[in-house]
Amino acid sequence: MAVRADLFESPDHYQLDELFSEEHLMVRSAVRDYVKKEISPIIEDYAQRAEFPIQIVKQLGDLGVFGPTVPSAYGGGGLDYISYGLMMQELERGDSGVRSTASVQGSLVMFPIYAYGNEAQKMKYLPKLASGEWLGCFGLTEPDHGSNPSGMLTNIKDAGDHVILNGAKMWISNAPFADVAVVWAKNEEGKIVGLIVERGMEGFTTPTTHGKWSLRASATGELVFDNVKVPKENILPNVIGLKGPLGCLSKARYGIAWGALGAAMDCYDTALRYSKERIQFDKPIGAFQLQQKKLAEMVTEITKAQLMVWRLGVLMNEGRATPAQISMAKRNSCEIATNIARAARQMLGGMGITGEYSVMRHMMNLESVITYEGTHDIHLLITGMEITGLNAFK
Ligand code: TGC
Ligand code: FAD
Repeated sequence: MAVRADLFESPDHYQLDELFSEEHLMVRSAVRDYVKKEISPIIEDYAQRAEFPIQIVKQLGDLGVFGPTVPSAYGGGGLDYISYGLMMQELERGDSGVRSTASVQGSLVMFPIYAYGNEAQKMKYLPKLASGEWLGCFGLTEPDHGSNPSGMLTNIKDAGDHVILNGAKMWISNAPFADVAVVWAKNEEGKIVGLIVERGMEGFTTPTTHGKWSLRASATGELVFDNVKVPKENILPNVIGLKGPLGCLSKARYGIAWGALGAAMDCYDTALRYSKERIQFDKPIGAFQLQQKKLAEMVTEITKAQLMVWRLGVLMNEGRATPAQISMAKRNSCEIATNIARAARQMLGGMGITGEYSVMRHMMNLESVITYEGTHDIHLLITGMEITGLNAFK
């Protein structure tokens, strides 16, 4: 299939590049170059075939996007949260599924092992995950417990030097290819604990989820545990309760706030370029007021979101960002990206529905991005709870 050359340039309407350090700009440029060279030429084809380009796992490890904020002693990048955000922006500019792979590996698998694991667990898993030698996944959602993970049924029972794990997780990114899974389950007291489950443990299977119209280049699957014997040394010792998985989600949602903005930028850039090239009624369509309105609104929303995620990154670096601030940014970026992708697709007319351009793929991907890591409604209610002090969930 013919795919357009990737000529992407990021919009910078408010001279925001001045807010970034030289290191930030180098990180952004390295990831952008990688996406142009290795992702853009292949991703549409993988998405059309609903196939995960497994070779990117090692490439992403070499690029350093797995666990960029984890200390280098464990194979991480030792970078700050702005660098992490820019990496996610550039990856999702290419495809949300590629960013998903990195979000899950870094924020949902490496982070819990780093933050809640013991030294032996960190040394065993983190370097191999950082390099892309191993791929990880994160099992929280269950068939009957999505927005409300505290109701989970997956459970462990004590059996001496190991526990017996039973239950099922669904909608799990990376599951079909994962070497390890960070799984959240209830112990016999009904308290949520985290375990590291390895592929090959008897009774552990990862069936693939088929038929998705979104994130088609990302592998999604189930985690099924049928009396799996998990050694006690695989239990994460330093956290108990829902705050364990939610703490990981804070890191990943932060990455999505930047990532979805990357998808929005790509749609805007594509629509802007197209509006100058496509002639109708003897004029470029960009000369018509209706199309200019769409473009002007897109760049305004992108600029507002850029300011929001940059400020959030500064608060993350200072250890001051609250879960509600992260929710607001995740929600805002997903909303503006979804709207921009839809408007850009219309601006491309019939060409907008083809894989020759990236916009329809982004538009469909963003339906997952606005749903996972907490739905649009859930993030609104988290903000509502923060500002009113009243809990709409209970
Ligand atoms: P609640 O009683 O509010 O909280 C339980 C405990 O957790 C603490 N907490 C947090 N801690 C760290 N970070 C956060 N963001 C936190 N939010 C809450 C809280 O302080 C409390 O601590 P403690 O010490 O008192 O026990 O819990 P709740 O049961 O009422 O639920 C609240 C709710 C609905 C907001 C939460 O459950 C939620 O966020 N639901 C959405 C579920 C979700 O986001 N699932 C994501 C699954 S993973 C995924 O989608 C990966 S996609 C990856 C990809 O491909 O990119
Ligand atoms: P539900 O919780 O059933 O929600 C259905 C609708 O009800 C939504 O509109 C929701 O907003 C609304 N709703 C629910 N509760 C309320 C309320 N209190 N007030 C108002 N409205 C409400 N999970 C993982 O654990 N790991 C992963 O790697 C992972 N990857 C994913 C990849 C993809 C492609 C997708 C689509 C999902 C993934 N998920 C993953 C699961 C994802 O986090 C859940 O789909 C999401 O949290 C929503 O849960 P649900 O689908 O069960 O929807």
